[in-house]
Amino acid sequence: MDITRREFLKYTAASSAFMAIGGPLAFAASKDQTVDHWVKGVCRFCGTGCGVMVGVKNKKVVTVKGDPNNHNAGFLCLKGALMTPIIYAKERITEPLIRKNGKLVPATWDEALNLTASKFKEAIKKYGPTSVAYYGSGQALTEETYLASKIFKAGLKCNNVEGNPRLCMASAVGGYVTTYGKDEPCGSYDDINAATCFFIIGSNTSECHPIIFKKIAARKQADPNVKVIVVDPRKTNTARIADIHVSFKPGTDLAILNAMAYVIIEEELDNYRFHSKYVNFMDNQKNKRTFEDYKKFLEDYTPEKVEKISGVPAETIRKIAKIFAESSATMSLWTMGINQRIRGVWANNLISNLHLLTGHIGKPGATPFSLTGQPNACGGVRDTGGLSHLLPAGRLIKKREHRNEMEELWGLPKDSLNPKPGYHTVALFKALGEGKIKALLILCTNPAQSLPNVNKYRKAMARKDNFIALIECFRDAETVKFADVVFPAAFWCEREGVYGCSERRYSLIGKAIDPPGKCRPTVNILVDLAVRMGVDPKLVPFKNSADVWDEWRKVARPTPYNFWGITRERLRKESGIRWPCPTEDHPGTRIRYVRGEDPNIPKDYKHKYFFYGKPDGKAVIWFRPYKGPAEAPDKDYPFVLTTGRVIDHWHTGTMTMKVPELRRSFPNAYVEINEKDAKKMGIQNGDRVLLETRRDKMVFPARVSDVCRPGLVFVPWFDVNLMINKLTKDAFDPGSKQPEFKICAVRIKKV
Ligand code: MGD
Ligand code: MGD
Ligand code: SF4
Repeated sequence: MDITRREFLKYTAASSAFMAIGGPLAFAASKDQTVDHWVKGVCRFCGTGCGVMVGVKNKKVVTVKGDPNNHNAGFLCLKGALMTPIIYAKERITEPLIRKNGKLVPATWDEALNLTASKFKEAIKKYGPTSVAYYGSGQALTEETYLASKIFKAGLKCNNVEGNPRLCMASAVGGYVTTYGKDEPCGSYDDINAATCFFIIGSNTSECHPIIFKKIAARKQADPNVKVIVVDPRKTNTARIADIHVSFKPGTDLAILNAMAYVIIEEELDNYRFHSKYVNFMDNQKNKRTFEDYKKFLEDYTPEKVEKISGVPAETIRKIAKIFAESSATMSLWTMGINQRIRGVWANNLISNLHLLTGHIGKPGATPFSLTGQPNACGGVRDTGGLSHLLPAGRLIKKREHRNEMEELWGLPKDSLNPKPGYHTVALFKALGEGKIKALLILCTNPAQSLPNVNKYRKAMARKDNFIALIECFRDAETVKFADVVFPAAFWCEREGVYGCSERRYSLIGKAIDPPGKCRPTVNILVDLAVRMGVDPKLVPFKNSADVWDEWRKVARPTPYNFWGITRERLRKESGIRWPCPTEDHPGTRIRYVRGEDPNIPKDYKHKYFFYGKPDGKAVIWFRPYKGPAEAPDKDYPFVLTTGRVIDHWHTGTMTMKVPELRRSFPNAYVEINEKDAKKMGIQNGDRVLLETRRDKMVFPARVSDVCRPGLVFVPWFDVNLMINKLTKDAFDPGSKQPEFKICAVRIKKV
């Protein structure tokens, strides 16, 4: 469908209504725009990673449409298509700023860079390299994250390299690594076209990955036998296309997943030939166990027992387990409802357990598939190793052979990299509050609004004795208030670089226009800063992001991430390529771990499947017990508060709030309350409701509906004026260190 601007605006106005009935919202923008030329790129927003074409006229971006040659086949959702006003927002920062007498004032590049470099050098000299840190983003370019991580780990010998994917994907990474030995999904978006059952758990795909949701809805429309099961305590827009929506007490889905495994075995729907050959069974203490032991472990999770824990009728659990197992190809999709939990890694393992038990893996349509949130959490942070325990391409800081390999690749003396992992995100901001971190560089993220229990960490950022440098685009981002220096960054299509989306697809964002004022590409800012901080210039010999890309290809080449064949030239011509991709004539990989599909497996390998991340080539079915949330409701705080997203806003709102059509559809945050609870408490739509947790309290307007189940309230977190993270809890998963944004206890009162 091609639409004109006028039709497009009409469509925009209808977006909320459309979403309310769970409709897939997607369109291709007008082709009759008059532009001087189109530049190929990737959408700035979600991990779906839609390809875009940026229309340029008189050196300005005038429109954006979908790239017909990328996986999205020319379709975009509203956020993707409405980028233009963000680029030209009046809040753009166009010159470096330095805080003087409490106020940010314009400065030259030399002043801002020299001041920052001197603060980092001073901290390292006085307190050692662990007194400085970098906090980055799954929205920065791959080249930016690779470079920042290299500067800190190789140049400064500091492993305090973190980023917002810790708040987002860390549990998925933990799940993949513990089950398969390697991060990143086995399957790809191609599986959507072949799946006959979609098991969507803890993902509001319709609002958060709209183009993937469109593909799922189209698949279901094409074949009425296709089943959609949605497991979410809220009846979201995603749930509205489901054959079965399973609502449950938040946090109890670990028990539900184990109960599904119990039913699958009880009904003899497991694939014994598959799991006896390709799977190890392991208990929580990492001891090898047998299938019989697993059956015994699952006896605590009969559907009847789990009904008592979760509130889901035993019959419903039996039904969804059977559909999952009996379908010819089941695809699971999940996001933050699973990851943002104190047992997020276990929840990830339990989803994979179901696939490994039934053999729904490695066949078209059959795959566990974690949906990545940010546009470059996979390609940028996960793949290049932009976290405190990682080195590039799945290598680990703790492993001496991995460090030695990187030392050789980076031209460093043997055993010179710091062997101790740095702080994870919550620990890093805690250390900042304790005065242990003296200088912090933040890139492309807004922690003053996005961290859990944020009052605590705002206080940490506000300490007078630390130094915060921020690379940002917009002066109204909340973290600007805490910065001592702000570097103005070239935004999105104002510089070139690569994003890697959920399906291991790397696509290039072409440079369409020059950045405004004195803004510079982040790669150049980082190189300049590194040299002034005293990093050996030989470590950062990069003039632009293409140079960084070539080094990164070399670094990944000896590993299963090998994407040597994804050259810059190829990226310029093609609309995204999926790694592994070892040679320039390789088409990219749609399915991993399967002979004949995955180039990491020799063609003459003796078996069909090879989980090469594990020493014996076998994946793991883990015995993971049910464990509830860190803060369950009680008599003082009887409701569960969950937080999340709405279709038209991105995270802290610094971008989408600048688009009139998006701002209008959700001008402010609200609290979503179940109609039965509202009736009991005399609350009506629009009433002011006080939410109070053990950390803070705040008043929100009420939205009464059937979306939340009774006992649960939901608040979206995009609104800087109603900052729900002042109320959320900073408990985190002991394995992945990902915070439990999805559950805390709250009391509510009409005011
Ligand atoms: P959320 O709204 O955070 O979105 O994408 P999603 O995870 O799909 O939460 C998903 C669901 O988890 C909610 O519907 C909630 O009811 C459910 N949930 C709450 N508690 C539980 C529980 O105990 N168990 C289960 N199974 N589910 C539970 C997030 C993704 O979206 C991310 S991570 C990013 S970074 C992107 N951000 C983003 C955005 O800001 N706006 C829009 N429009 N799209 C986005 N896409 C990406
Ligand atoms: P964003 O709004 O995406 O949120 O949290 P953040 O990353 O803090 O912040 C991006 C920042 O980068 C903005 O300030 C933007 O203006 C700036 N920016 C945009 N483009 C550029 C650029 O090209 N260069 C530079 N230098 N800056 C740029 C996200 C985080 O939030 C995530 S990923 C998750 S999954 C968590 N989800 C979550 C939740 O579900 N509930 C609650 N309550 N809190 C959450 N916080 C987490
Ligand atoms: Fe952009 Fe995600 Fe929408 Fe695609 S689905 S256009 S990547 S926001």
